[in-house]
Amino acid sequence: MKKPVKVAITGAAGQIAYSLIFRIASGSMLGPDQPVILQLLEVPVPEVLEKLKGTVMEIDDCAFPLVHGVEIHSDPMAGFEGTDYALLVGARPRGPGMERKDLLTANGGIFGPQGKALAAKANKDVRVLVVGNPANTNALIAATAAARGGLDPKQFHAMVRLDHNRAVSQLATKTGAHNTEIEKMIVWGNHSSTQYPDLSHCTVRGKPAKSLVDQAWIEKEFIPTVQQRGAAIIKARGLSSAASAASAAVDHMRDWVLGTNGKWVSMGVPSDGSYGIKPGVVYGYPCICKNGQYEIVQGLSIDAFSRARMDATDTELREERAAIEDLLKA
Ligand code: NAX
Repeated sequence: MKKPVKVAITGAAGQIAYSLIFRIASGSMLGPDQPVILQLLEVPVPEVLEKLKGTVMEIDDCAFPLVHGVEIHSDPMAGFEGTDYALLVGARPRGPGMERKDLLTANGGIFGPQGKALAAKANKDVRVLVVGNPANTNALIAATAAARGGLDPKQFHAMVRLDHNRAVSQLATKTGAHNTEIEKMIVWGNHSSTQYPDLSHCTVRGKPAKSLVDQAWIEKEFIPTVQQRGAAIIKARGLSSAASAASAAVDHMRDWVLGTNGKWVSMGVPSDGSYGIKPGVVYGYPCICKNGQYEIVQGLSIDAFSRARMDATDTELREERAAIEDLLKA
């Protein structure tokens, strides 16, 4: 039996975590032979911590073979002690009348200290996935704070995998293929309505996707449906995506840690100049993972249609960055 690893989850009493925790505990994320110690973090509010105790009672009641400990924390300095994998799900939601800048700043107050605590307390090889919105900029804030404590910004990713999975599913339905027959899907940029799901390099059963669907469908249905899927779920369910978000987080971390066997997945990673996206934002790119490391897929041709959309989502990320620039220096 392998040595247990520590997995921290913030927002542990929230709805995504209610699905995520049980998937991790059952071995879906790190494999059926990897024991885990769960570090569950929440805000120091008695009712919230009480609710989290209920979730822990249910974890106990599952008698999971892989679970070797469950901790509850409300201080990141204690909660990230020895953490190997962190899923930062808890975030400040947009309140009534709250401007975008206020939302970004409020989240900076959460993700800056969490980045600092991860650098101070977590395993030096920790891998961090930011799910809480605005995920890309929250990841930038956490990575910047953690870099001052010695971690590499490449250890911090933002989740665009839900968008990637939604895009795969839409294309599979349209072409009558199975999800597993879709390859080389890309979601570029921000996890927001400016994201760009790109079929330019995508294949369906080995054939170019663009030979199977027409441009009008791509522009009028595929791209808007994927971009607006979160809002459509809220309209139908009365609540935002939770189980699908948890499933995407499991997919992202599993692929990062265990590898993608040459397959492409979309990951929000620090921009490094690839495809003309200057350093300074966390941007959705096509990635391949091997031996616990990711690499941005290089050498893809970018046509004018894609260029315009990739730049538009980059512009939005630079605007988000400008709104919290002072927090990056703090
Ligand atoms: P919930 O409101 O159900 O739960 C969030 C939990 O986070 C709450 O229990 C809250 O007390 C906790 N929290 C807040 N600040 C915290 C802190 N500093 N430390 C620890 N816990 C803290 O939201 P849920 O539906 O679970 O969604 C969580 C986040 O995921 C939201 O920001 C949401 O917008 C985001 N999403 C991101 C997605 C993505 O693809 N990147 C998709 C799904 C989701 O919309």
